[in-house]
Amino acid sequence: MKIKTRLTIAFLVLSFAAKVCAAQSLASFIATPNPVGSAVPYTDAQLKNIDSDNDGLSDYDEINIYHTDPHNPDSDGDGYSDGHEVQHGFDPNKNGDDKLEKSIDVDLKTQTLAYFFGPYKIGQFLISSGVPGLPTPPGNYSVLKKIPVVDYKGSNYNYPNTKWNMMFKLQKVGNLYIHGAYWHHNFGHPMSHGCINVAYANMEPLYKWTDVGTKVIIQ
Ligand SMILES: [Ca+2]
Ligand SMILES: [Ca+2]
Ligand SMILES: [Ca+2]
Repeated sequence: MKIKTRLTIAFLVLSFAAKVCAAQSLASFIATPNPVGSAVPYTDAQLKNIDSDNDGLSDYDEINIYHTDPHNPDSDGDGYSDGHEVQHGFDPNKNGDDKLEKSIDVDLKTQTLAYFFGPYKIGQFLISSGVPGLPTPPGNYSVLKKIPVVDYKGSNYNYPNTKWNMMFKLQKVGNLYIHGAYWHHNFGHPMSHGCINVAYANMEPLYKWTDVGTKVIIQ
């Protein structure tokens, strides 16, 4: 009995020590300054705030958008940092002077919008285009004007103070925009009078990223 009791105590002490060690190693993992390659998965939000190689592109953007090396500030070895190249519209993976072009693609069938910087997809989300009686016309357009706030008003609707509006088609009545929409959450289904409705959370970054002249392809 005595030996058994001693063994039990020894077992309890050892298992407690193991738990302390496990907690310590977990803490040291969490404190790891460089997350890429770490055993602890980081959230997208965390990766967006980390720039391991200090080249001006977050680890998230390097891994998920540009497919550059998050540990090498100059992935293509041309003497310009990855962030500098993206900021000035050059391809961070190609040693050359070709400029990347911004474009916005709207797919009416799937009710999605995707936007690209050259071959790199920056974002994608659901939209709401025009309802069957007032469909959004397919075509190749460009952003003609960016207007921070617009009041949309018609015979049977009134949406004042609508944020983040990008005009892409002039019409005799009711110009067409890609714009934020705060009055419904039914994205993925046609809802509008011809414009492209976008949730505010998606529209703000798209609006800030887009330039006047950015191509808009609706099909
Ligand atoms: Ca980086
Ligand atoms: Ca890099
Ligand atoms: Ca480079």
